[in-house]
Amino acid sequence: MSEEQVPVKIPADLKRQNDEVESAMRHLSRRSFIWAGIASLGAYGGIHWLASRLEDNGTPWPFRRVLDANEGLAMDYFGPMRLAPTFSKSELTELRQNGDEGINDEDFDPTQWKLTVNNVFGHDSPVQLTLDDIKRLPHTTQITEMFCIEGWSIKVEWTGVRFVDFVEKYPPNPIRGDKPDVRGNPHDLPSYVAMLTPNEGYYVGLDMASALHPQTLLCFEMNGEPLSVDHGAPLRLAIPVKYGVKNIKRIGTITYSSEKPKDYWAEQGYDWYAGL
Ligand SMILES: Nc1nc2c(c(=O)[nH]1)N[C@H]1C(S)=C(S)[C@@H](COP(=O)(O)O)O[C@H]1N2
Ligand SMILES: [Mo]
Repeated sequence: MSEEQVPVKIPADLKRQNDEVESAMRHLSRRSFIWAGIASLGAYGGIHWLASRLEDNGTPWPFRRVLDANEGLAMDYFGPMRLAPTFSKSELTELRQNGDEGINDEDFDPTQWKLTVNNVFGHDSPVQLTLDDIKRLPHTTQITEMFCIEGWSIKVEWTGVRFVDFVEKYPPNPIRGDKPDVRGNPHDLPSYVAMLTPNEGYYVGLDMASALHPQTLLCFEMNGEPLSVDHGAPLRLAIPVKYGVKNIKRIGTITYSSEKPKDYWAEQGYDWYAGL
């Protein structure tokens, strides 16, 4: 009995995607080819993502993705695929207050508040900033949805400054190279950002890619009003690519870090990334 060759049928769509990837890869340097290879193995990468990214942009940096072996997660910097939906004013929902960890001390005086920033490039000691220092950066307003892990969500108009603009103004010491280039070479920055309340009773860890996301804001207003104490006056985070838990209220300290920072809810068993 002769063995019959059964032709393997490759679906036309997959074949087209493969061709796209192959032709795009021919244009890559060896180094970025390796990164592209790693990226294509990433859990949420996928061949189509890779093909479209290659077409969007011939430069190798988008492929220098940070892979976390433990969590099996892949992240990219400034990825246009990850924009959270935005809404119109008519879709705003009523504010809701939730969680007062780290902000329930009665003697807190927002007028005396200062933000401490650790590991800033060119500074041997922590940088202290006032709210006015932060308000001097360009302002952004956006209506996005905040999802609490308890199962509810609210659509809020946030006003503040983009965290990426803050990082450009107060950049971290780079882990490679002699000066930081936040938008040009984000992979040369430390991989994480830690944020803590002034009394350190609540704290979040963020991956740098999510921190630098264009919709991640340091906020001083919700729905056009200055933040109330309950909502984190004078400065809180709005990070719509993450669950509510990461939207820390009353930020007291920001630390750039190469090590994964501790995280209040991750310590209670929730996913450290808490991404949406
Ligand atoms: N300092 C601090 N920030 C916090 C919390 C908290 O307990 N303490 N709770 C988080 C959670 S679980 C949610 S859902 C949002 C709620 O924000 P809101 O009270 O402005 O609606 O804040 C987050 N930020
Ligand atoms: Mo929450």
